[in-house]
Amino acid sequence: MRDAELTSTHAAAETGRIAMLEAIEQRLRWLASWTVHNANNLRPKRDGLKVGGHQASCASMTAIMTALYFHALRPQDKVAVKPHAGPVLHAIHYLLDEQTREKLEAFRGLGGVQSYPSRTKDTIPVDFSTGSVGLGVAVTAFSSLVQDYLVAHGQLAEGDTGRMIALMGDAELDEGNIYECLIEGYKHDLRNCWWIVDYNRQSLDATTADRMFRRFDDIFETCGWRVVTLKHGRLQREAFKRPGGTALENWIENCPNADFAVLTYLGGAAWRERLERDLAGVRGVAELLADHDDAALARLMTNLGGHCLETLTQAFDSVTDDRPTLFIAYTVKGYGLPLAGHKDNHSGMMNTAQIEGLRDELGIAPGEEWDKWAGLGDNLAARVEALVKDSPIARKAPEHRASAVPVPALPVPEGAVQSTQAAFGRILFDLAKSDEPLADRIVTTAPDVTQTTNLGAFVNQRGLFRRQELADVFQKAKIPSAQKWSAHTAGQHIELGIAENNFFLAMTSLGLAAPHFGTRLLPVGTVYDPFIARGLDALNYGCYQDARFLLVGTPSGITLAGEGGAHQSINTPLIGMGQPGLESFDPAFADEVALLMQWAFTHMQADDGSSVYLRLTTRQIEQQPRKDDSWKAGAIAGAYWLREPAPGAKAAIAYSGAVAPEALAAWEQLQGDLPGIGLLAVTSPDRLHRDWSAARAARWQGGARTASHIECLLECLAPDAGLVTVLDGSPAALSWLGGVKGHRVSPLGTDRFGQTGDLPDLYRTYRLDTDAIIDAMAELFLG
Ligand SMILES: Cc1ncc(C[n+]2csc(CCOP(=O)(O)OP(=O)(O)O)c2C)c(N)n1
Ligand SMILES: [Mg+2]
Repeated sequence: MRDAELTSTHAAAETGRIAMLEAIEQRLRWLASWTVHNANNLRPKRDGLKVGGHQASCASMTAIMTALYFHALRPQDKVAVKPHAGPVLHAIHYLLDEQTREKLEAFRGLGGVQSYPSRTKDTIPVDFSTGSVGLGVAVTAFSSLVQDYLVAHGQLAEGDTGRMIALMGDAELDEGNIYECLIEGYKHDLRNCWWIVDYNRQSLDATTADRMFRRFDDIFETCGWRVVTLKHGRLQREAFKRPGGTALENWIENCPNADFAVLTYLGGAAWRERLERDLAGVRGVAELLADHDDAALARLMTNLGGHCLETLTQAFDSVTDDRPTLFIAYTVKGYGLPLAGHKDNHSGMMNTAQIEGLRDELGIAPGEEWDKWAGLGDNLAARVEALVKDSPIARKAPEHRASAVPVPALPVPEGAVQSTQAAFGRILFDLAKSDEPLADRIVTTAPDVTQTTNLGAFVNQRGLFRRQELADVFQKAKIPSAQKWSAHTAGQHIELGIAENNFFLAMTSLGLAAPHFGTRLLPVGTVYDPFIARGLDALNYGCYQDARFLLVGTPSGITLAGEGGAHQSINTPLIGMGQPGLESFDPAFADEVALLMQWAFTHMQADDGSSVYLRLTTRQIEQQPRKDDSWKAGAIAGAYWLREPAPGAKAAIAYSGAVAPEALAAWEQLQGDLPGIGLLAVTSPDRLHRDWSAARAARWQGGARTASHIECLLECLAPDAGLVTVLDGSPAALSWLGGVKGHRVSPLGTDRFGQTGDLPDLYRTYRLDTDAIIDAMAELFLG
């Protein structure tokens, strides 16, 4: 064949392929719309509540997702999907025969397709859960970093690396965590990361500010990203070449977002009227308009880059290197639906007449709404089906089951007087010096608090991770410093800036290394305990998708003394109790820390495990002699008797964490008045409460009612015994103990902001000292 013939054959094949992709786009737009419609209007309703779903947000990105999933995506790539485009993702897997009609019909119902893609609750492959906007975008950057970490550590072949891709709404660009992540990404020489913006210039409430136009390019380019803007589709680009076309292009360029949305909603006649007015007398415009009937004019004016499969596939194909790339794909929210452009379309839904109109327009017969290929005609349907089944995404392997890393016994650091934070650092240091396989899989990280949280010794031993070597300039200059700060590819500490959102997202990505990349990493991250709150949504995000990490909040409480109220954590014990997917502990002694870390490394790897949170302190306290190991099982379960009560004892003190010395002293002083009084070490209010709730639930879940651990512990006290509970944190974390057996309780703890002071002053002022405990006990008995 001659060149010209070859070119035209290729062009015809390309046109055929685009036509098939267009057919897929229509199917996705239809199925997503129908899934939402069915759940809201056809499925029987029992509660009078709106089911919800986002037809306009889905239609906004069906073309983007078609081009991505059925053209650009490779099996090793991973995608975070804009939460409210979840139904499109499910429609894709429905076409791939990986999702059932039943699940689609049960959209937003119990056991059905989740509102927003969920790794743990959906049955299709979901690479990243999404829901809280912004977090699902930024997490892709950290997963890219984790991928690089694994390559550098010889755990992943460069050839097996994928792109970490976020499909995002434009309103997500308002989330601060996006910019925190951009900065961190730049520092770490981020690569293999694509963010694709569905740039419909609408958020939930309204159209978005025009002034931001182009600013995003500047911001991303400054941070080392390539920005590819897909403003116009092929129809528009062709029209711009005609006489009058440049004027039209400029008009679109300068059209305010809100005006564009209004005209889109109103349709062809309104476009015509406006353009005739604004471009009156411009040569060629009248002819250009005359060549389009109203429907064609509406099609032309909304033919933005993000709806043109040719433009999208070419743009994705054009990026062949690993530089991080932002695609800004201009779109219309509600594209191809009667909701298109309306500012209230975020939660808007097509009514019955409208969805039936769409169905007819797409050639789908009534009753064939769930048919995968309805309305395509046999010939096209067969070819489209073949394209779908043949796409690389159809060959995506199931997620990995990484093998377990053996966990050795962790020796207890020596020393009669120790803090839990120092013990934690020492245990990691000993591991770092060992040749235990576990030590090689630990990755530490911290939001700029590595040294003050005792991670330093581990880092000195194992080094910082960087893809490019980084010398410790101070060390080279022979300036004495306790901390080595040099980086290399084998390093095991990921240095992060202060932003706690980044810290939790990094922990999330590290904690998903096993299912994502087949190698289990054991992330250990430290953060000042009060600043957990700063990254709380990102922490919740990590837990929600079952990422596994060890979080260490330290130092904590008013025990931090001199640092004052802004740095003293109060409610973190309640965060630990309230956060699903996170087992939290407030240990007091070094041997408890060793035991719980050992347990944590195992629990983080268990099928039914979770992440773990240790709340630690810098307060040095006298360690307890142990006569045997009998305390250990209780410490893991959440509590054990540090001083066993006499049977039928009238009183007990229950304490958590740093206030152990005060509790012990009070216990000793109360011996005379309350013989047989017990002293309960509560290592985990969280696990105790969870176990208590589960035991009660077993009764109505058909299981046998067995006593919970805390019931067994409190069993031996007299029914009318009094309990004083005490911790350096919200008293509510322990006051519930009174409800277990109906004991009277006097809860001590902090429920006001802290302040500066030394420990005796602060413990006295906030009523955590020995006298306060004795007074609280007296109050129970003397009334
Ligand atoms: C952190 C957070 N805040 C608020 C919401 C509620 N919400 C869901 S989508 C949305 C706006 C989405 O706009 P955009 O990202 O532009 O998506 P579009 O639907 O326009 O594609 C909001 C405010 C949320 N999901 N997460
Ligand atoms: Mg938007």
